[in-house]
Amino acid sequence: MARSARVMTVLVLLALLAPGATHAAKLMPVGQHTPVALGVNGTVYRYFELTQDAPVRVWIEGPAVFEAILRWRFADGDDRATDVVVETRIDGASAVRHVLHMRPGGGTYADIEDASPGRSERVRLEVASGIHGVQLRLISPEGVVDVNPLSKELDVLPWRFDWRGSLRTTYDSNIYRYADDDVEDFADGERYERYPHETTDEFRIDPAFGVSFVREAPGSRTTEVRGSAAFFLATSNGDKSFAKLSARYTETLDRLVRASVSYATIPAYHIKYVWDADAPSTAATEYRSCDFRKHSLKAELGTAGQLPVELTGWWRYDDYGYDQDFVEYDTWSNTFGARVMARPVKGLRIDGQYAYRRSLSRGYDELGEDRRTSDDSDTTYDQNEYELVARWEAGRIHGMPVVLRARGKLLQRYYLTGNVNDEYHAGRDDTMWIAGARVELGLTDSTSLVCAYEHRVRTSESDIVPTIGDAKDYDADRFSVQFVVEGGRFLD
Ligand SMILES: [Ca+2]
Ligand SMILES: [Ca+2]
Repeated sequence: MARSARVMTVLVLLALLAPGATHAAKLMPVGQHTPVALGVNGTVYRYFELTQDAPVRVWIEGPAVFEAILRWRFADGDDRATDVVVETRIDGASAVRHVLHMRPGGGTYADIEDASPGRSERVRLEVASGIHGVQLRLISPEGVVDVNPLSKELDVLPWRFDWRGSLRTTYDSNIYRYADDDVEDFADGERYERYPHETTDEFRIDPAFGVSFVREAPGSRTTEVRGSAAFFLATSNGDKSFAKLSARYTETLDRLVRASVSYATIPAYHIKYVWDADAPSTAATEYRSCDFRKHSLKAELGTAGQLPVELTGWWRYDDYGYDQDFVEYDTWSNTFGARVMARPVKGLRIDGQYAYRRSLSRGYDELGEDRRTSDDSDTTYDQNEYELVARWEAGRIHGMPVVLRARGKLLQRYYLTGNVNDEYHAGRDDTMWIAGARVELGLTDSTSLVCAYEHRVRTSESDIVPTIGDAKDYDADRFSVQFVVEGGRFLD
């Protein structure tokens, strides 16, 4: 690499790492104030007159820093430094006095003769969140101070508390993910010991609540701690109710990287009644409730700028623990993913993701057995996952913003067991398709309505059991309507 290119690279990296410039916004005084055009080093600024009779009042939205630049107006020929006392008050509360040592300066007035502005002095006040009135008064001596009132960003904002609650109702056409033959058997009342259910479809009520604490240094760093709880409450088949709890810590270096670690758990989840090789061979007990609990740990690292294309890599570890009858299903999996996010045109965001999963199952349940020779299922597999999501801010209906989202996902699962006793898994490949669409309507600034549809299909193929599809293929449709409320405030 040429030396100049190396220097250039270093400069670009330094520019990316440098904290963002603090933005200042000019504030307009309330009521009639004489604007004063004041020239310093060739630039003209607009100031306002502050006298003992006429305090300057401004409205400012916090959290922010109120900063007033003040210059004493020196009559021509007067070059004595002067101590000037000004007073500040926020929302009429107790006043703070500031003594400023004003000295003559090099500036000029555009429209005032016989006088020149002094050097600048500053008064700074931190303003809490919300809209506040700041008043500036001249106490002594008599004369004129020219004031330029500004609102500046804080270097570090106070912690912010955000919350989000939602209530969703979901219809699922095939809650147990049964093959068509099973659904028919259930409907015909056949093999009822397998299907001790009310229905094979389900209406669910899904309440969810999440809170997050965010601390931001504008332009340079954001820290977020988030916790959420989601409940999936089945109205007919109570055994299909479950909860998901999660927590996440995210650190963002604003124009460079975002890193997060998260944990999620499903304390208990019922799959369905599953044939158990170890159950005594009587029809009433051969099928047993198959349940698991799950713990997941995830780490993510990606770019975090406003780049047209963003890259993220992630790793997730999942631990599935099954109940006593099905410990052979206990599974530990590592998933490695890469995501590309692009914004090709304004309002459109496209996410493409590939993930590869290696999953290892116990595959036996008794002393003296091992995975290769047991009489149990071994669900060890490798899996490819491809996902494409498009999100489009589609404009407004009756003033309410509309966001459309479409999603397609393909999973290819290859069971790896070498145990030929396990004819349900040896030589079996599964393919799953998920396609979905969602409409989100912003009702107000803090509420929205989401309607979603999803279709999923699984097909199984096996070298050993050519008819495996009759037992394992399924499809399911899911419709949902969700109401979301969110809010937040600064904790200052
Ligand atoms: Ca077992
Ligand atoms: Ca066994």
